Amino acid sequence: MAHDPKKFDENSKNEQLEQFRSDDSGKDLTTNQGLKLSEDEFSLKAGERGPTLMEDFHFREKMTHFDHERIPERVVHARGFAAHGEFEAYESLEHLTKAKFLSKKGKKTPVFVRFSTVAGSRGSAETVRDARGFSTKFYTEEGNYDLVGNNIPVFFIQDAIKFPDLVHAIKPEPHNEIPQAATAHDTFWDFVANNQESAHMVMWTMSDRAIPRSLRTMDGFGVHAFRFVNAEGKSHFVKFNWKSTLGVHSLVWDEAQKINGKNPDFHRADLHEAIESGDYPEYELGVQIVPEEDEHKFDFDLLDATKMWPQEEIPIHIVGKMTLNRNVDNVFAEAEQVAFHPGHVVPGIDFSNDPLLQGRLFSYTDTQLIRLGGPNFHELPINRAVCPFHNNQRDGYGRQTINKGKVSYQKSSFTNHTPAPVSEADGGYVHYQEKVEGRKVRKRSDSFKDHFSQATMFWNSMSDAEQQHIIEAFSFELGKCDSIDIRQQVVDMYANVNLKLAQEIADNIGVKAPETGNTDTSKKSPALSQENTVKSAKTRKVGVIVAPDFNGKEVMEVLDQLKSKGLQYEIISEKQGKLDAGNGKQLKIDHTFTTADPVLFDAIYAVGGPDVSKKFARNAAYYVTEAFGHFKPIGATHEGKKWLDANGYTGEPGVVTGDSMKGFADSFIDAIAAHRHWNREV
Ligand code: HDE
Repeated sequence: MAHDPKKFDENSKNEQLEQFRSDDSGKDLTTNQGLKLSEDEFSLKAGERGPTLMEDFHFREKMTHFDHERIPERVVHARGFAAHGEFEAYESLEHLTKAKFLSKKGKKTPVFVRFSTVAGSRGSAETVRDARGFSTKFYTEEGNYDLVGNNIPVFFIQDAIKFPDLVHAIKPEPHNEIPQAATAHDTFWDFVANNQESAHMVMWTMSDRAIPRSLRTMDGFGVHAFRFVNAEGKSHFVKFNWKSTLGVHSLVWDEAQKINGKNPDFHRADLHEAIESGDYPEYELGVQIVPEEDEHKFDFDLLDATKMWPQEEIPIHIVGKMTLNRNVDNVFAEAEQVAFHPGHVVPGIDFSNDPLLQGRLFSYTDTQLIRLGGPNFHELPINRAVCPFHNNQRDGYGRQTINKGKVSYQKSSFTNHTPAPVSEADGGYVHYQEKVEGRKVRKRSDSFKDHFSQATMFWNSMSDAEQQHIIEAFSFELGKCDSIDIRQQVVDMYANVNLKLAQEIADNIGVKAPETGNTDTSKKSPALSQENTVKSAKTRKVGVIVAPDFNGKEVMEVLDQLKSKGLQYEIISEKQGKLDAGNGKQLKIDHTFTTADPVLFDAIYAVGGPDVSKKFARNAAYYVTEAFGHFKPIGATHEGKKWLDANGYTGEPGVVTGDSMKGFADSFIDAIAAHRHWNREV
């Protein structure tokens, strides 16, 4: 499948990558120079027990390559995972933007998406409390467009010059490199207390949004105001939103921490498995549009990245859908070597003067130079544009292109002044001609000074359970700070967001409760609550506990129902192997009690069997108790009901029992769609 650069469709990137793929299995072993080798287990020695010889080029090549296998990890977002897919436009946005990938209903563009945590290093666990990176590379016919976003719509700081300080404060403390991938330590909260513009983003990171159930159940945001520019040169401000079609769903904190031990790869495994089994993750693209003339109509500054655009005020218009439908072949070559940059734009998309965005426009290329070892990273297969690219840039480490001819400068009569710039009408990128004037100052606009109103709006918009989780998250994080002074400063700061919030945290962490706060907004954005998200049981994973001689006929009926409604299940028992499921069928046991854990499932279905040992019963009771404590749906039929009764769980919200298999399956699936049952006494 050779890539034809003149042809463009959703397969263009895959076809281009094909020429770089290599399948080594079944082939002769050679050196990198192509020399066939006769031996690969013994180095060349002077005598069987003698020293290894310098002339052993095979040993030297193999070892040298190995010695140089690692590249620097990303300074932030080091831990990431990625997948390929396609974006389909639902309609033409030509009235707003020239961008061709948005120009026609039904138009498809190949994409590559990398999800990441922010703070942890490359080997860190995945269900930590953190923002998630959500970066999309659109391989368009006009060049690569990168939408480098997060799963939280605002950011900690307003000006890029503070980014190194923020990251130094979040990362493990330098004197002992503790803690890994966590903000629960002095330096982060010291930064927060001394940089109160972080108040809003910290509300999000203390909320359930920062512990997603899956990379498939979170939204994405471009964060900054960008510009759309149409063919007439008219500009609109735009914010980009990705909306998961499965809704936004989270873990609970105790569960998240346990998963980090039981399966530190939980999120990547979930994404990989979903794609392998055809449950393709989907995210709709939504845009919020503000005409230039309305720039100053809001009670926040559009250029301030610590502010979101409440969708009740500025509606989200859904314009397309991204489907992730192909796993990477090689994580290093694709997920690790991919280089995103908010400055990779196409005609019709431009920047705003958001000072955070302006700084990012410098940082991303700069960081690739060290991470990917020089200026030719655009030639790496995953980064290559699918459209042709030509200029007079030459040489550098790892250069692959063989540029022909003697001319590598403009202007030259030898090449008739080519490669030559093209007019705007022919697709040449022209920056939006915004009029700017002002004095050179190191200052921030007064319109950026309200740090608390939207943090309060976020708090006001949460359900009771979500508010409780925020209080618990603050109490955990601040409770881990050694400095009582820092704890007090943060609590005093959050009295400006909500007095009850600050007082309850204070009470939990042993500092003085503030008596007055400074909150005067009752504004809400109901869309911010996860209670109002899409609820679906599709792709949820149920852990099914069965014992020998279980009622195979009836239970298989339930399992078939789960499958037919798009759920997944895995079978857990004392030993691996197979169990007789009646009617001549056998049920494969996927896990023992120890190779799985209740935290790895969305719901538990307890079936049991007529004759289980005490140990079996204790293990099953542990599964049920953990699931109950994490507010998960629990279903029980047959002997499995015993483990509910024994714990007093029968009849509690989200706990489903039944004798008719059909009725049971329906109610259990409904309980699973609700995700969690907060109104449970735990
Ligand atoms: Fe980044 N950020 N960032 N960032 N960021 C990087 O680039 C930076 C910011 C985001 O999967 C780095 O290639 C500065 C906001 C994602 O490869 C680096 C500032 C948002 C990723 C960098 C920000 C992001 C990065 C590190 C403040 C959400 C992972 C490695 C002005 C809109 C991309 C790299 C991937 C990565 C700089 C703030 C998202 C150092 C200076 C706001 C998703 O260039």
